Parts: sequence; structure tokens; C-alpha cells
Amino acid sequence: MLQEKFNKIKQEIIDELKRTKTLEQLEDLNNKYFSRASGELTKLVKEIKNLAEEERPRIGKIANEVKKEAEELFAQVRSTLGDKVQGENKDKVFDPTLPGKKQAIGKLHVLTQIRREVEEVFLSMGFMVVDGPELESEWYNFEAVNVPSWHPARDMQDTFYIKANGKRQMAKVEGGEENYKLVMRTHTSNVQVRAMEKYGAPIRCIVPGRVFRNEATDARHEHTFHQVEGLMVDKDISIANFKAVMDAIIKAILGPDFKTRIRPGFFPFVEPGFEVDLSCALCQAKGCRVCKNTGWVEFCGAGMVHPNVLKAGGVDPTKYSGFAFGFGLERLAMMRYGINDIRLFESGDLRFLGQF
Ligand code: FA5
Repeated sequence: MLQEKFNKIKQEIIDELKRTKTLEQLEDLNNKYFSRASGELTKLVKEIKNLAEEERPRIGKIANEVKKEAEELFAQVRSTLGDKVQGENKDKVFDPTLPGKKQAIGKLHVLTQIRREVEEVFLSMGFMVVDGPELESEWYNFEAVNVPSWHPARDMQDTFYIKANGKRQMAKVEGGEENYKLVMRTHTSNVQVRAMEKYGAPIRCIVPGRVFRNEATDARHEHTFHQVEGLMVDKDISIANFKAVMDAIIKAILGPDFKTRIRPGFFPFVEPGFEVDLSCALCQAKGCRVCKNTGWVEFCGAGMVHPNVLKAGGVDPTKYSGFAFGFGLERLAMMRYGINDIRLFESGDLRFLGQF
């Protein structure tokens, strides 16, 4: 009797396994037959103890065979269904033996890196780092730094003015009687008078920042680029002080043997004025498109602050003197790293940016 029951349950298990489609169904089936408390096969096995003693070994043997066979069938079906699930979820399954995906890690733009280095050098010489607006009134960008209205840079063809509803935006300058047009600052010199108004004299500051010009671009000219303005006003400041500061920054960023030259230059906001050139590192001063075959790259405008500018900043030119300069951050980076086209900086090309 019990023998028949074992054979029947074995056939049942075989039939039910054939209909099993998912691992969940298999789990339910496993409970139905093998659960310790109420599994149907478990219950049959428990009945063996009620048999006559001489019957028990024979039926016990059959029970073991059925159980073993059933377990093997379960294992087979479990493996087949498992493979199927893995196939379906191939991408979702975590395989620790596969090489990991490399995380792309961002980094600072080369100009940010070099700007921070420049700031460190100036901070070590007692300069503070000051910020100023990129959208500026004509007053601070031009008038306050002694740039007369006839100056070519004032021409609206020459730089970017802001129009709103077809009308020019006007910026009211505190203390001024006139309205001034708004302009995308053409240089960081717009902060010279702002800094003197705010901090008075003596003062030592640099102003790193973005500037804008209506330029035709080429290998060394951009319409949007970065300058670092410098201003030092105190008693008895001379060109010698400027030269010492300039030497320190060139040495720190370009190395002790980098060749520079100072020549006269005109800017309305300085007197006397000069320009600093860097020996072209791209062609070892032999001549190339960046230095326009001269061997030199214009790097910095500078000079002794014009008395009118000191006055505009509320500083007494009879007591104080100072120097100011403005250099191009891109040009500094170009000479340091041998970059032969300024347009690469804003290109967003990761093959270029990833090198620094
Ligand atoms: C000026 O902008 C003056 N404000 C500098 C100055 C400040 C003079 C204080 C005196 C006292 P300039 O236009 O020469 O000057 O520009 C200064 C530097 O900015 C240049 O030497 C060059 O390094 C960089 N530069 C100028 N135009 C461009 C451009 N289109 N693209 C990239 N860099 C430029």
C-alpha cells in the first residue's frame, strides 16, 4: 500500500515539475512535498514507522530512492530555470569576475589651475585677491581709468554693449551725476578704481577675471579671455617695485631662466606705460604663427598709475604713487605648456583638457 503511495507521489512530482515554469513555482512545489512539518513526501516517510517491523527496511529503501530521485529532479529543474533567468537578466546580474567600469573623474580646467597658482604667488607677497563685475558701467571700465570718449575701444563696433528692449541699459554710478551705458568689461582694469574706493591706500591687490572684446580670433586672440590685473599703491612706489613683482611671478610660473623684455607702451591710465613680452616658448623664439615670427609674445600691459586714476579712486596723488598691470592668463598658460592655439582653452575638447 505504502509502496504504491510512494510510486504515485513520484509520478505526481514528475508531472508537476514538467509544468513548472518559474523558480517561484519550484519553491512552492518544494514546500508542498518536502516541508518538514507538512510536506506530502515527508508525511509518507513518517508513516513507515507504523508498518510491521519486517516491512520497514524494504519500504524504507523505496522511500529513500523516491526521495533521492525527486531531489535530483528538483535540482535539474532549478538549474535549468536559473540559467533561463540569468540569460534574461544578463545585464542586471552582478558578475564580480568582470573588470569594473572606470569612473571618469573631472578635474579643474587648466586656466583655473594656473590662476590658483598665480593667486598663491601674489598672496605670498601680501596682495589680496579681489573680484569685480563682468558687466560694467562705462564709467569704471573707461572714464574712471582715464580712457577718453574718443578712444577706439569705446566704439560700439569694438566691444559688447548691452541692449534691453532695443534700448541701451544705463548704469547709475553712485555719486556720479550721469548715467552710463553697460559694457561687457574689456579688461580687468575696471576694478582699479572700485578697489581704491573700497579699500583706500595703501593697497596691494590682484583681480583675476574674464574679459570680453569684439575680436577676430586667431591662434593668440580670443573674444573672451582672462586677465590678471595687479595694483599696488603706497608711498614711494617705483618701476623697480613693479619689476620685482613681475620677476617673481614669471619665475614662479615659467621658471628661473625664462626670458622677458620690457618696452614702452601706451595706456591712458598709466604714465609712464610699458609692455612686458615673453620669449616665445613655442618656437624657442625662432618665429611661429603665435609670435608672428617675432620671437616675442605680448603678455602684459603695465605702468605707473596715472594721477587721474588715483583721484578717481579717492587717493591723493601727491602722497601716493603706484603701479598697475594686466596680463593675459591664457598667454601665460600657452608659454608654460607649449599650447599653440588659444582657442583650445574654450573648445571643451576633453582630449586637450585631460592633459593638464
Ligand atoms: C589691457 O587690457 C590693459 N588693461 C592692461 C593694463 C593694466 C595696462 C594696467 C596698464 C595698467 P591689453 O589690451 O594690452 O591691455 O591686454 C593686456 C594683456 O591681455 C595682453 O598683453 C595679452 O596678454 C592679453 N590679451 C589682450 N587681448 C587679448 C586677446 N584678444 N586674446 C587673448 N589675450 C589677450
